[in-house]
Amino acid sequence: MKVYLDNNATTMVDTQVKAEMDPFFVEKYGNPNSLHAFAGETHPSIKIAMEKIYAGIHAPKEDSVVITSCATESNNWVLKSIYFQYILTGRKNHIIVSEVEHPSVIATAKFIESMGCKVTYLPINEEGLIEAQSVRDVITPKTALVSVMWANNETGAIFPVEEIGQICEENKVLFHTDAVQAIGKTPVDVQSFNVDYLTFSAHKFHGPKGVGALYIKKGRELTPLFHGGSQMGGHRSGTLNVAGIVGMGKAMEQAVDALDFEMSEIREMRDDFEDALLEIPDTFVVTPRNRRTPNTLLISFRGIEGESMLWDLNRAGIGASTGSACASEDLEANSVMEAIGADEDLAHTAIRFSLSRYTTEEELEYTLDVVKKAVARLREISSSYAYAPEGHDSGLTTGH
Ligand code: C6P
Repeated sequence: MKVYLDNNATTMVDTQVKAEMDPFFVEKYGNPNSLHAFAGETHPSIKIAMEKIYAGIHAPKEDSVVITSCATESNNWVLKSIYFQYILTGRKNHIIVSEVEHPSVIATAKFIESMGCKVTYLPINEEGLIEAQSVRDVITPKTALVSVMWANNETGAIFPVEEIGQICEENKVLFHTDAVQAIGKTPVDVQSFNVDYLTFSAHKFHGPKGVGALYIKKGRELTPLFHGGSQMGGHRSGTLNVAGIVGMGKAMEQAVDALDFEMSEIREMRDDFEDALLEIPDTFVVTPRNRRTPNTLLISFRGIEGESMLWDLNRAGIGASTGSACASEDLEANSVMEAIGADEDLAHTAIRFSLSRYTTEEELEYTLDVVKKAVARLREISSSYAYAPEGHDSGLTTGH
């Protein structure tokens, strides 16, 4: 059996999405910005796809959604542009990001910090959550931007973006949220709260890789990262990725249609799976499940190195991860587990299971069986588990 439980890293392209993209490689390949009939074959499809993308996040026509190559680009763009517009010019000197943002935010924040910007890294609490109050505590008249993700990619923790948006509005500070892990998992409506910039990426919701987007509220200009032609209203130059945009449009439409299913059926499947895993002794989940996206479970099995567990899972045909795919080669402890102050051993034991609307009960039953066997085998040979004091206190909750 092959089981894919790493949907926070990327998802399978939906077959209907692929079917909609297919004509735009060989049959219809005109550059949509050209003036001939070949362009006429692609242009209308871009327009339809963009309408679906706008509708998916409830963006009004007067706001902008700019297609990028990925969420990493969108996140880089916001922070670097804020640096150019506000920090370099001396109008402001400070930004706020959470300490568990995706590396595309953290590394960019560190980069602009090295160029003279003050950066505050907001802590998470012991449940892996951000408290909105912590933004109020550190925001100053010199703060140019707050960037806090909507949902964390490792734990699925949903952060209080509405309250943070409100605090930003009161303080006249720009607010960006990385909503990569929120689309298709929780309702996203940019008109329902104060948000200036919002990032997302098609391959996290059954669209193609290589297509991301940045929502920009009307009047919030950004200095382009890519200067060149006038594509995307001059916001982002480069020939449009026609098939990618068409694919993202279809994937967005489907993600919105499947939202109820994700929030009920997938949540229930995840919860049952989690309950069964938590019956294994010395097993911990940090973030309460009602504060998480419906598909995500980050779970720690004391005494078992995450990489060893992954090895056993992989041999059994199961794909999961120890956290972010982009940090999985460095064998470092899970960054969220470290941020909540889990002890060094426990921070190395986290495994992320992330479901999708294609995950089945049979797949989860099979995975449960494999995990139980792996835990038994690996704890037998684990020196850290053998010497752990009985009833040791991890300081962590079990996520119920
Ligand atoms: N997270 C994960 O395993 P790209 O690939 O650039 O479209 O997306 C980057 C990105 C940005 N923000 C968040 C919250 C993300 O989860 C990701 C991708 C993957 O968690 C790969 S590191």
